[in-house]
Parts: sequence; structure tokens; C-alpha cells
Amino acid sequence: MTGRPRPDRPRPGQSGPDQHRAVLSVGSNLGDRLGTLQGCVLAIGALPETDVLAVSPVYETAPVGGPAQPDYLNAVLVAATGLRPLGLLTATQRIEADFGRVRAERFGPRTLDIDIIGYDEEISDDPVLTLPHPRARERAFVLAPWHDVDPAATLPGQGPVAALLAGLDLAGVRRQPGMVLRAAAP
Ligand code: A4P
Ligand code: MG
Repeated sequence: MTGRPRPDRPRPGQSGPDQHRAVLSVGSNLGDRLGTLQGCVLAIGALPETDVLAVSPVYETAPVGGPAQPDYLNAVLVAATGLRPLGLLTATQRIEADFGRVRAERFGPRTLDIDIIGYDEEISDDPVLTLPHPRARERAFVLAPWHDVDPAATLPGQGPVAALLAGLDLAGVRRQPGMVLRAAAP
């Protein structure tokens, strides 16, 4: 059974009335960082009603906040999803747990962190899911890869990503051309 259209699942680039655009930031600074991020991207693409539309280059980044800890690998992905925001949060937290995430201390080292940076144009100050992500605007490790993958992006309520990025110190973020994440399994 190949090539049969699946009307219940819009293909990448398509959007229907029940499809929403989510921007996700992924980061890892413990274990096989690149392998974890690749597995994470594939797991997100395997969620119900969800397609990964674009994956950014990988950056190695100095840790922001928290205790002394190893450098992170960070990337951003853009997805089309039929999941509602809280459903997407629950699903991404399950993926974090599947990759061995232990919540020991805030901003501490982790095998995998998935943050929902934006969901359509939604704005919410709910602490369970704050949209857009409350610290995205000040984080080069989020905005640099997001800008790579979508130069015209805007952070809802905050302005163009390009303008926000221009005001940040980029010293701690280094693009890694030798590290590439695939949006889907070959
Ligand atoms: N939560 C609220 N809004 C959101 C959202 N938009 N996306 C809540 C995801 N979660 C959201 O998160 C704590 C709670 O935030 C969740 O229960 C959820 O309901 P957590 O993942 O359990 O804990 P955390 O990640 O330690 O805390 P927090 O506040 O999410 O930290 P951040 O902002 O994720 O920062 N430095 C570099 N270079 N690279 C990094 O990736 N990441 C962090 C974590 C710090 N420093 C870093 C990096
Ligand atoms: Mg987090």
C-alpha cells in the first residue's frame, strides 16, 4: 500500500483548518547529544497528526543559567500539528522522559529539553504553558537556529526574530555544519 492519499493527515507544507504551526526548541547537554536530538525530531514527527516541516542547523551553545554544566547542542524545528497546545506539551514531556530526562534542578543539565516556543499566534501567561515561551526573546540559542530556518519569523507580541536576534550577544552560540538533523527517517 504505497502512495495512497491520507486525507486525515495533511502533508508537510499543507495546512488545514485543524492544523496549527508550532515552533519547538530542543536541547541536550548530557550523553549522546546529537543522537538524542535526532531521535527527538523523529519522535515529534511520529506524534499523531504531526509533521515536522523544517529542522534548523545544530548549534553548540554555552549554558545559560543554572549550575556549571556542559555545553548544549540546540536546534529549532517547525511542525504542523493537529494537537492542541496542552496535548502537544504532554506529548513532548513524554518524549523527554523517554530519552531519560530527570527533573533534578531548574536550568540543570538534561539529556533532552523540548520547549514550545510558539503555537500559531497564541499568547498566554498560564504557567503550565506560557506562550510564546517567556525566555525565548532573550535566548540566542533559540533565536539563531529559528532565524536560520525561518528568516521572516516573528515572536508573537514581541516582534521579528531578526530584530530580537540583532540585539543579542552571539558569542556563546556556534553553528556546527558537521552536525545535521534529518526531519524524517530515510
Ligand atoms: N512551561 C511553561 N511554558 C512552557 C513552554 N512554552 N514550553 C512549563 C515548555 N514548558 C513550558 O519546565 C518547567 C515547566 O515549564 C514545565 O512543567 C511546563 O509546564 P521543565 O522542562 O520541567 O524545567 P526546566 O526546563 O529546567 O525549566 P524551564 O523554566 O523550562 O527552563 P528553560 O527555559 O527550558 O531553560 N542553555 C543553553 N545553552 N541551552 C539550553 O537549551 N536550556 C535551559 C532550560 C537553560 N539553559 C540552557 C538551555
Ligand atoms: Mg524546559
